[in-house]
Amino acid sequence: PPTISRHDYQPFPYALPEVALQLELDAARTRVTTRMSFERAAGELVPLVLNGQDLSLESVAIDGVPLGPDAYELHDEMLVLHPQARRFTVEIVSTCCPEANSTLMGLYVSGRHLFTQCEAEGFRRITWFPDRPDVMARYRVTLQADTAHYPLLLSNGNLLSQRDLGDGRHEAVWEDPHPKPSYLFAVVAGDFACREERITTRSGREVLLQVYSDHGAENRTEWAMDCLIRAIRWDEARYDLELDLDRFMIVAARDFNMGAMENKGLNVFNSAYVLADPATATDATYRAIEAVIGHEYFHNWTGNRVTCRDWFQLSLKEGLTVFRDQEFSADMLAHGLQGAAAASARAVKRIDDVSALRIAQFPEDAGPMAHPIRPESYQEIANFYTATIYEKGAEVIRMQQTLLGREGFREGLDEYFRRHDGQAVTCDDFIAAMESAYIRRNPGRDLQVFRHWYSQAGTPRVTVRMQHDPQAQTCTISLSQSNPPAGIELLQNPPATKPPLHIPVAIGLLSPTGAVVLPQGAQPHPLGAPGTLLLELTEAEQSWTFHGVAERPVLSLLRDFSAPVIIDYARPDTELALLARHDSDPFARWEAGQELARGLVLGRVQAQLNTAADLLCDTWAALAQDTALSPAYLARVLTLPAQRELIELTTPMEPQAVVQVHRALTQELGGRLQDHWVRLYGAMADDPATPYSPDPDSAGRRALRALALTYLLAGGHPQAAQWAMQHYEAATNMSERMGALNALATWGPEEVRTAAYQHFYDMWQDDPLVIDRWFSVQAASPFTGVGEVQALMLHPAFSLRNPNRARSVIFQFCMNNPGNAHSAAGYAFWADQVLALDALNPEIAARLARAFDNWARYTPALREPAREALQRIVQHPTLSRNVAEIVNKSLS
Ligand code: DPP
Ligand code: ZN
Repeated sequence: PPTISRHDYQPFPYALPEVALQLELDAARTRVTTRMSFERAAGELVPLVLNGQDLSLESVAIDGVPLGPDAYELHDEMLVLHPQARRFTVEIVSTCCPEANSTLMGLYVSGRHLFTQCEAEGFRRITWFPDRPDVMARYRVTLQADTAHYPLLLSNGNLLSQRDLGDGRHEAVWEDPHPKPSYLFAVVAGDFACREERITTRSGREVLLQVYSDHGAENRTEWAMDCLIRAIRWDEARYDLELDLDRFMIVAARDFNMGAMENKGLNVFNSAYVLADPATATDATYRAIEAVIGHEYFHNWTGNRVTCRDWFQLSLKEGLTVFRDQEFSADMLAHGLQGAAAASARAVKRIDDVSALRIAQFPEDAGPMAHPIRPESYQEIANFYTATIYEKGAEVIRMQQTLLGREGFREGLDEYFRRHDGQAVTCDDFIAAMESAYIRRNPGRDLQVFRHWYSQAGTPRVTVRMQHDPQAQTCTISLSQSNPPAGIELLQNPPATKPPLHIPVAIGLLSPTGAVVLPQGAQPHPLGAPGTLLLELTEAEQSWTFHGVAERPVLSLLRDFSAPVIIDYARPDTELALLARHDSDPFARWEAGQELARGLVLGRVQAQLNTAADLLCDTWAALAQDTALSPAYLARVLTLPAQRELIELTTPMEPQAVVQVHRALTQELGGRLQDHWVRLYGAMADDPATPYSPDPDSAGRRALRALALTYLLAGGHPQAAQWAMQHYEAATNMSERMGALNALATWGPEEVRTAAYQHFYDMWQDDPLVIDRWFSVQAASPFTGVGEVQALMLHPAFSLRNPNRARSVIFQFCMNNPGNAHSAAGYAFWADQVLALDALNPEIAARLARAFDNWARYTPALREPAREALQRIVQHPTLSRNVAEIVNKSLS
């Protein structure tokens, strides 16, 4: 497949102010009439190239004159016209087949409804069009369909009219007043239940909010509506950004490739991120819904009002919008709290986000798909909806806030909207707006060095050295950075040169007893925990000397994870234990405990030493009794780093050994800290008289209780299996129920495990989202090998066509069951499933194709079977562009 390069960008030669679409909706064959008014302001008349995919062309006319077949060129995915005037109207009639569309891009069928998904390049599956984000047009959309089957016809913007067509069909006309790129177009047709609210925005406009779901699910959309209203209020309060529509709709779809889609005024959501009630959704689901509803809503400004010039700029909207949703979630967790309690509540969100970054993005940045947050090239843009674009992109935005301060960041964002509202722009435009605010606050400095974050792949490493002079009472901290070529940079000739980055490193100094030490004259950073100093590393190596530091300090490093880097700092474990107990920064405090555990696991895996866990046990025991810690925070503190995170840190990668050591250490902690687990298990029990609420305190208590149960099972407490079954049976909400089921799936005796699975299925068999949980928990269980996962796929409830279901079984096994997936049989299973999925849904197949990206670093016994599996995929005669790009990069 051809490679598309960022440097080849050319503006589209024609403006397209107006589009009128008419869709005669039908699941078997939908006819689309597209009328586009093109204009060329200056320059010669050049061919007009339109994109199209899987369409049948019926007719083309220019200014009302039908074109004969020799007046245009019809290619596989391109239609070329030869205009003869500066202004002209093109009218195209074509058809597409929603029912046969298993890609879930373009117009497709889900359940009994019709949905569209156009980002990134799905609109070309609906009609011939300049399907690129820098072509922004006003849309008028006429929808016609069978009235009984599709009583509701939705599109972007405002409903202009509705009428009965008299032949059993009806029509709705929508107009979107905001010019938009085609990727934000949406149509939904079907029969839905609707929850409505009217609210008044800050400037006093009344807006209608609607959440549509399948009939019967309307009692599960209350939380989604609540999240939407909170998101609207938050964006008004924090960024002065107001909803610019009279009507904002969310529709839940069962079959959806992604989490959700921010189509202007008509968001389409994976039902997993809309539907929640206490009986079917966990605390984590409630929070995930809040994050995704917020995310899509925030796109209305960061993405829709200001959009991307081309797809290389994807992080312009995604990194920024993930940062916004992270801040929204953190503010919701900290709501009503002050000071250290608020900081600790926000840290819980930060911990979860950083853990996710380390599990998904760090490995990506260390593998064959490594790319800068603004990629230089791609073959298939759908492959670049990555953890790097999203999560590392959000970190790069967060660093800008750290460097500018909250107010400065706000000034920069205001400037961005002042300059670019209504435009399709680049990451350079964003940083230029931020820089204007930075320069105002820091005369003589700029963000030139910072810009390299947009062009470099790889996770930088920052090496720390510290010297203390007791006589002079000085402490000198030296930081050096390195970021060797990664991924695609390795293939460049000449090799990529990578200048230093601008890295904000937030640190703190602790006395040997754990007290805050503030050096003479040092200015603490306003965004940080007490005593936080911000070191701005902009060169390969720099030093800072602090005065008035009498005793050798203990360094608290990378507070609040101030940059997406790896810190190298050799120090005794006793320092980590001290930080874990005393650091005033709750993120760094958690991190110190994790570092202690990482060292222990890696020492046991790599040196095959049975290093004693005494210090970890003592530290955890102290923390488990610290009543100042919130249950949610404590649950994170007492959790070992994830197996996936640890596997990535071994050289060569030793998945089996990590799983074994991780399990053995969990058992050891379960046994040695048994009294603490028993106490926490009892103390964290829900009061059965209190109705369920997903608030952070209740959710934290449930998380900590489930964790205690897991350790009790792992540690072999004689009553643990019985408690787990009671916990499962007595559960009054899905969070408790899943807490017990997960513990059983990971550690439970076989009879108890299987009894619980059976009971769960009998109870929830008619609820697809809950059955996804049932599949997931089994697919990720260490007791589920290749044979068992294949048996799960034979279950009548399994389907490869529904992405949630495919994810709940195949992805869970390949990605979250390392002890079983990392084997010759596991890789062979994976290759089979990549190929099977590729025939249906290339986007989903390409995601699965990335499960073993970093195979070249595996231990030799696993490297060969992984390569064989990859080669089998690559040699398949009909690979999609999506999968081909992934596997070719993986093998290169
Ligand atoms: N729907 C996806 C998201 O919101 C792509 N824009 O991130
Ligand atoms: Zn997004």
